[in-house]
Amino acid sequence: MSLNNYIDLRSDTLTIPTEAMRKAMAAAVVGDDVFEEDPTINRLQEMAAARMGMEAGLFVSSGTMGNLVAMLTHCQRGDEMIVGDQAHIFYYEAGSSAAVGGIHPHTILNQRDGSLKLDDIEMAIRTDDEHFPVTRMVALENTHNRMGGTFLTSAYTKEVATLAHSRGLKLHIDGARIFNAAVAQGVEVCKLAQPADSVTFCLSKGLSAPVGSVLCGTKDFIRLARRRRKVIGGGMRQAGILAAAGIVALEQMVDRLSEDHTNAKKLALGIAGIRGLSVDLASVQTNMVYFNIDPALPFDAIELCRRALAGNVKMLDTAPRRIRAVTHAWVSSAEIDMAIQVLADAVKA
Ligand code: TLP
Repeated sequence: MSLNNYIDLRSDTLTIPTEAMRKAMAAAVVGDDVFEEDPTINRLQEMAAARMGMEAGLFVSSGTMGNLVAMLTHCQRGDEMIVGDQAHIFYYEAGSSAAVGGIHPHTILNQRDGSLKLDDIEMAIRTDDEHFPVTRMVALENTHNRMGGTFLTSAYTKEVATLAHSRGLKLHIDGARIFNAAVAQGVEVCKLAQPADSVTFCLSKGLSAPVGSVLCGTKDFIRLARRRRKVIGGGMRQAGILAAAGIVALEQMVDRLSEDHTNAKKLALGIAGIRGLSVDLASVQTNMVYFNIDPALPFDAIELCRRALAGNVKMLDTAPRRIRAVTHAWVSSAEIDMAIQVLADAVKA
């Protein structure tokens, strides 16, 4: 099912709410959530926490807000957090940790699978010296967007948590697409989230809800996080209208993510077969396909995206010769075949 007559592969954020979501939104029982009296939000938060294997949840407007509230809750101004140099938190959130929280990001190299080396984390932790900021937090990302939608395992997450906790640090997971990570590995999502102190996951990406993310953690953490959310203007009122769609997302949209993963693999193989384009097939583990344009070809990523658009396929240029395509509920297997053909023609044109 295409979006406005386009095969829109720019992001899974382009998904629109399903009919079941629209019905649930219209019928939602609501109240003032700043008074904690919105039954639909309360239900979503309980469901989310249960799925993540955590005590409590907090509905926030976006993944960016969930990550920021987590950073503001774990850290004080002048504190430091260890984060991958390709992490969404570092790369795509408008510098929010520093801009709003006075939190110093200490970047270390992201590995090709999206992980951070334990040794690199260990080396980045500051000693007790008045010259240094105080290290408070480590952030992981699962799945990892800029590394290709790669997933982290529960065993790896536990290792990072053990290291962080042994040094008195908190572990936060930007789990915008943590359900993709769980479905791809065939594990319960709580196995991926539970080792951490907090996790943000998004309802408005592959799960197709129109708005919202949930930050989860202990009851004490979420009590403090509510205050931080209020500081940045995120205390919403009858937002149960939005949460209602989130409940449908959790109930109906998780298992089907495997279809998006199958489509991404098919797209990656198709692209790999086009002369002049290359894909690291090992990184195609969930719903993202990043591919590169051979430097010998006389056009760049912007031009190839422009040509594809003429064939009604939308993709995102993420570097001069690199393009991202993301599969989701509004792109069918047949449309993946069409997109491959459009790309092949666009390269030849
Ligand atoms: N990512 C968006 C863009 O910002 C790049 C996308 O299209 O992929 N964490 C991760 C890993 C994300 O990929 C995103 C969104 C977020 C957080 C932020 O979520 P929102 O957009 O809800 O603030």
